[in-house]
Amino acid sequence: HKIDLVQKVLKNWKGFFIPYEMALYELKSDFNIIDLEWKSKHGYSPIEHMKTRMKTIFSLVEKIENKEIELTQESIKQEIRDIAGVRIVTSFIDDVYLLKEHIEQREDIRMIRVKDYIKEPKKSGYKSLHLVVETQVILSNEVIWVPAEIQIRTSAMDFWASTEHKLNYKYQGESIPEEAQKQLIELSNASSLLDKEMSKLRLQLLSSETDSNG
Ligand code: 0O2
Repeated sequence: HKIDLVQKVLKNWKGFFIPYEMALYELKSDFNIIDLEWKSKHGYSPIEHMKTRMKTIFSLVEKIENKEIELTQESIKQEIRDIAGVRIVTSFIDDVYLLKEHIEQREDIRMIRVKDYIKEPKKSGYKSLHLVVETQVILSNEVIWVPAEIQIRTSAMDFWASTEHKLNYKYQGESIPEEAQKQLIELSNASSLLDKEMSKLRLQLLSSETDSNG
């Protein structure tokens, strides 16, 4: 059944995905510009690295089925907001929220929803800040607003998430053994500790720099 749905989407929906690809071009360029500006002004940018991705058709169909969404372009447009995805990785936790503030005050991005899995991690131990946004895309004869999801997290959170994803991949469909789940939560806590200590060290160094500059 899933394969049928995937084939149906692939065959009839090519044009449907174009605005999402445009949104990714837009967001990628927005953040590259900010990165360059911050580096040139302050010698430092909160963006460590960034990746964009289009949701795979298979993952889209899986979400449509799980959420029992009607297979029409209109309902998918409304219900699924992460077809276009940007992931920004920062060195420090403060930079995650600095970027959020920056996004909030941009006129070409509308904040729709904030899912703060740093303040409230997922049961798995997953931590990240997810921003559901709409980004402005200027076409030849009109301006459109396209949904996208921006995930912002520290290198430590990103390391945990990508490694956990790889470990879980082996258990497709089934859940990972309970003992391993517990260990993953402990490792997630360890990653938070690393973030806290790095932030502390950064503050110490910044304050000693201010002291020595008078
Ligand atoms: P992909 O790349 O899309 O195939 P919602 O959109 O709010 O209705 P959803 O989709 O559960 O519901 O949103 P959520 O939880 O905000 O974001 C899902 C995405 O977060 C996942 O994408 C992962 O990228 C990431 N994520 C969430 N929980 C975990 C976790 O426990 N471990 C890891 N490694 N990543 C997680 P997709 O949809 O799975 O992938």
